[in-house]
Amino acid sequence: MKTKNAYEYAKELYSKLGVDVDKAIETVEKTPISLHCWQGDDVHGFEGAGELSGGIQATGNYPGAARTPDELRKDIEKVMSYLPGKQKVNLHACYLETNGKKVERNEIAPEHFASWVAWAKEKGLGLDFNPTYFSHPLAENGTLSNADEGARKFWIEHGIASRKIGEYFGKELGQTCVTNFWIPDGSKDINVDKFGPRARYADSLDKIFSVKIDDKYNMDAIESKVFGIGLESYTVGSNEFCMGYAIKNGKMVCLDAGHFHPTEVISDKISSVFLYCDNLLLHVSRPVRWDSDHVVIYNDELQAIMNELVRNNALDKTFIALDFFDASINRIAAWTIGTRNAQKALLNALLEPTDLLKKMELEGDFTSRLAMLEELKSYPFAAVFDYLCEKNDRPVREEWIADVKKYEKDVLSKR
Ligand code: RNT
Ligand code: ZN
Repeated sequence: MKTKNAYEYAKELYSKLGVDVDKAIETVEKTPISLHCWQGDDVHGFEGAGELSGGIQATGNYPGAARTPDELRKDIEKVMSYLPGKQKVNLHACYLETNGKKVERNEIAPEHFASWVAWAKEKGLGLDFNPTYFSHPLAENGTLSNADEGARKFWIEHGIASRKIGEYFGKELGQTCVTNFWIPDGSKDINVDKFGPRARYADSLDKIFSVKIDDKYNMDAIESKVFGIGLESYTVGSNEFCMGYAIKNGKMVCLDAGHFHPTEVISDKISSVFLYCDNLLLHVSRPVRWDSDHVVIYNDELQAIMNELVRNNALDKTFIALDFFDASINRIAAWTIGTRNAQKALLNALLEPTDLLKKMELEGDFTSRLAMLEELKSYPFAAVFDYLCEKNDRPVREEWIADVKKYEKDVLSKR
């Protein structure tokens, strides 16, 4: 093995600190990361939708976006060929397949996702799901908080239909599907009645969740947000709304790294969530000045998120999903960069001698704690990651870039 010497040296160093390196590797291998299908086509989907709405935006026009479900699946397969460990695939309702037939959002059904399921079965993947509450004419004045009862009913039906698709995924694939509710509802300017829309949103969720589905097959999450483009002054599904609803109703919150004020971080929220919730969904993303959904890079916050999951013993209770959509670079590369970074940060977190650090902290030895945390930053975790990639028969370090370039030349550039 080409990575062996460096790996053995790294293992020796970590072992001296009492870290079980093999166990860390094994944990990364079995921790699924849910790949968001929407990085492949700039959140476009297959409904023949026009412009992306809901206050989110994919900027850039790099060639090669997937135009069909088959292209998207091929692209995801390409990405997975560069990733060690386990993946799930995260679908949005607007990625349905209808053979050209117009199917309204409140009429979507398992049959429209049968090809995704057949593919997931073949690849041994789990699937996650998201109702699509944007890029639709009926979403213009809000969705689940809409004051118009007809529109609200339509979106409630969409939510119920989505959870049934989640249940179908869970049953067919033997892995729990997480169905995540995010609605863009809010307003550009100051809302006089901030209570009414939130009360309607809560009531809509109650109606959607009143349809009982076994947790074994499908679990639900609600994702909060601070603002969206054109929706700057008021967001119905704020953090307080979602936390309150989730705790009261035994649902999961979804913490998206881009959905808070610029200096507010989700890593600090994880320990509080687990005091009151059994499970957590993460949307690992990267905000740059706003909720820009940049490709996830290996930065302090990514590391802090993974450290929190490991330090709180929360990996088994957390669903890790990614959420970014960069249309300005090769999309396969974007997915690969972000996912490999999430896995690297997870591995590094697992290689931390947490008990040793906690002991220093409890004893009040903050000098040693800071010194050790800083020394650990230059420990050779990358050698362990290289080894993990090679062990999984996946490219080591930048080896994958040349292959992406070839795929771009042979496949993407012809689209
Ligand atoms: C939007 C939310 C949401 C979406 C996806 C496409 O701000 O982050 O999760 O990105 O549903
Ligand atoms: Zn998100």
